[in-house]
Amino acid sequence: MKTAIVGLPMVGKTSLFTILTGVHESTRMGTMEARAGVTKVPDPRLDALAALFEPPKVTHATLEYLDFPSISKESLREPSYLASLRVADAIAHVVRLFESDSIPHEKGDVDPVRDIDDVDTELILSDLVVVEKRLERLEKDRKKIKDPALDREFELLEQARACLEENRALRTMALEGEDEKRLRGFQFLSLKPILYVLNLGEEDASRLHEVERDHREKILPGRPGAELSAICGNIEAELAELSAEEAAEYLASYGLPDSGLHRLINATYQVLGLMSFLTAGETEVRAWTIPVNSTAVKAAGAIHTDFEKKFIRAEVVNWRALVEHGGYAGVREKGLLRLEGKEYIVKDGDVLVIRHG
Ligand SMILES: Nc1nc2c(ncn2[C@@H]2O[C@H](COP(=O)(O)OP(=O)(O)O)[C@@H](O)[C@H]2O)c(=O)[nH]1
Ligand SMILES: [Mg+2]
Repeated sequence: MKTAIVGLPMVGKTSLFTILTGVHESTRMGTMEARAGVTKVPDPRLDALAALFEPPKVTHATLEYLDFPSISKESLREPSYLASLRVADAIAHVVRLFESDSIPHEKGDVDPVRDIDDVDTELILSDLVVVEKRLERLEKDRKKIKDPALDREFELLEQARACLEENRALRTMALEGEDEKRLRGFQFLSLKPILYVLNLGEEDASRLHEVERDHREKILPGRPGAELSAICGNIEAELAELSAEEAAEYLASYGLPDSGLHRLINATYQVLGLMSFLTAGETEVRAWTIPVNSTAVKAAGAIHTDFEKKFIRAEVVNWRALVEHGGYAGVREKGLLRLEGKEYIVKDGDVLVIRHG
């Protein structure tokens, strides 16, 4: 799963990408290519399970982030820029809230609501170009060939055009089934789930949660498929250099309960519609990523396709119960280890043991 980090110039995109992935700015200047990096998803549940099982291997779930050059009308016309944005599964739009006299803001002043509206509009306009081109083509084709599939596509794209012309993102259309699939096939930018990342200055760090709540109320209503997360980029950069203990102290000195980076990664999971389940034993403790509402048999398939094909049952226990009762024998004794079938909907934090043929 790839998340594209986009935004105006000098808002902190690359700084954030570096903290997330550990990939440092190389000699990219001038090109329109995005850079990719992988983030280990922090997961305290893995640490607790690893302490219990002491396996030689602990494997975190991962997410891929892409650092994009600044977004603008011009960059959205660059074929290489567009192509890499189209294949992203979600967009993280970094929005600047930090003030700085030495770092100019492209639009003259700091105004997050304006920046969010402007970038949303650019994505919408870019999609509108694609919709109009395709409608033109369809108009010609439908005169030559009678095909109900073409008629349906035409209707659907007319709805999409109406939506975009009202300056609404395609993700607000609430489509289902075939229509949803059809539209997805175009890889429209405004159809992708979006996460607005507010980048605060240190002076606002102690108000981070308040600022996030205020903007959430201002921005999210009427924007289904969107999420918002506030972060203080400079503080996170400092944290990356510290030990866990020092980091906790440093956070506390700003009155912050937790790392903004962890919250950002969780928010990415949320917009992508993902969750994780766990497997734990003497050889490995591991987090696996699946779409929310996945069945046990699908979860088995995430581990190995053979497990999906030859699935018999899953033994399921919540990770906390497993830790508290000191392992499988303990939870089995208490009747906390349940047997579930193929259709069981896996919950966040479930530890699974797949029984297969
Ligand atoms: N004060 C402050 N400066 C920042 C913050 N994040 C990034 N910067 C600075 O803003 C400039 C642009 O950052 P960069 O990450 O390259 O932005 P990009 O153009 O969006 O990729 C650099 O000088 C950064 O040091 C922040 O949270 N606070
Ligand atoms: Mg950059």
